[in-house]
Amino acid sequence: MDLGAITKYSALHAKPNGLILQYGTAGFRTKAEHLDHVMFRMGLLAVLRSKQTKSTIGVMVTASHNPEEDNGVKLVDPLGEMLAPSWEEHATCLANAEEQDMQRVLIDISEKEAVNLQQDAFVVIGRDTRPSSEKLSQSVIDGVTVLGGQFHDYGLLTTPQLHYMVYCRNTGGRYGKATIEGYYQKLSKAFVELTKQASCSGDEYRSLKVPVYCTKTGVKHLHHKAQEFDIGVYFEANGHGTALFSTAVEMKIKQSAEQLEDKKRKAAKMLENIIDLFNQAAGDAISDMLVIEAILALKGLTVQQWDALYTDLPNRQLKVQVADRRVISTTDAERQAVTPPGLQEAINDLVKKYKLSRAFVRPSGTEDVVRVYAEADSQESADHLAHEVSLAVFQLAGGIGERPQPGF
Ligand code: 16G
Repeated sequence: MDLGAITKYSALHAKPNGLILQYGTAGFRTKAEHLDHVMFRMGLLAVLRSKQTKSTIGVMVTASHNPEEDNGVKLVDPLGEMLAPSWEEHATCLANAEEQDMQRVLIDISEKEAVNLQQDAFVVIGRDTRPSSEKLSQSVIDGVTVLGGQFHDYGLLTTPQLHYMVYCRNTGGRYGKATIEGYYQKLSKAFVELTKQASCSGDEYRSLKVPVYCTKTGVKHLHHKAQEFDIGVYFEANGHGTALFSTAVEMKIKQSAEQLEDKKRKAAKMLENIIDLFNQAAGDAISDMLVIEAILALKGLTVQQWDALYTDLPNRQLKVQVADRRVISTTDAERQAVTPPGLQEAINDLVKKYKLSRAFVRPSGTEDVVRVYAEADSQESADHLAHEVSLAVFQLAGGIGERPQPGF
């Protein structure tokens, strides 16, 4: 470690005094103007993680659905997964170290994680279309190079595409080619082959007795749960999700695709293409859309018919501003509030007033707000319940600014 160079470059990406940020659900997110030092330091951390795992690590510069003036950064682990929890803690420590302590924290992490500093490091970088992203990704590159890491900057990329690149690079190309063309070719080949195959006729919808689990919000929690199964399907109401297939299942399907029995062989081939069409590194809207499109084509269903298969219960989601959202802690996959005292009891009392109702509150992992979700038998009731729960949050969890108003 060239400590002199690190100090010199770090001063060019100086941390605003007293600014404290947390590695949240999907990395760091806040106003872009506060993120320069975080980007530089995540470049440093990505190098350490790469040396430790002897693998390529990804760094994505994006704040996804947040407002345009925000930005963010997250690290992608070797198999295209979200960063391991112990390294999230290192990321938070490193991002929050005051300038004079930064080197010590960096050395502490290397020692704690037994990083061999002689090992080579490789980092791939992607960014979204926000005006601030290009400059911020340059700060990541500064961090990578000052620690002697090699890098490839993909430039504009979707987050799932970067996850895919990392996965491909660390599996010797077995998962696909780590280029943007490779990504599109893999998906389009699987899609075309799949939609050319004849539908398995006589298929009716069967009620499958599959085990269902809830986790905390966030792809990282869902993904790890889904990995426990032969085939794990995960999704969030906001559209995130994918399907994961264990190696054993993939092998079995591959073997069946070589079988002589025609029907089985065709079905197995179809499954092989479905597996290729899913981005198993992380949920991916482009890949999910193509999977749905292919299934609808094979089943001869229209989008409208698909939509009619399922009706959402009337629901409402609201945001509440509080002084410190960490006063709300939860349990039971974020369905029960443990603190502040009295909040869960207040929610329980409100929920009793409505039919087919439930309501949850949790601190957002990406914005400085508390999220309120309510469901009931009619839209009007869901709206009322959400409003009443918002008021309870405002009163019991230190609301700031204007009191939540009814009406949407
Ligand atoms: C991020 C997460 C998503 C989660 C959302 C919740 C990834 C790739 N995305 O977008 O899974 O649903 O945050 O945000 O991890 P919230 O806590 O602000 O509602």
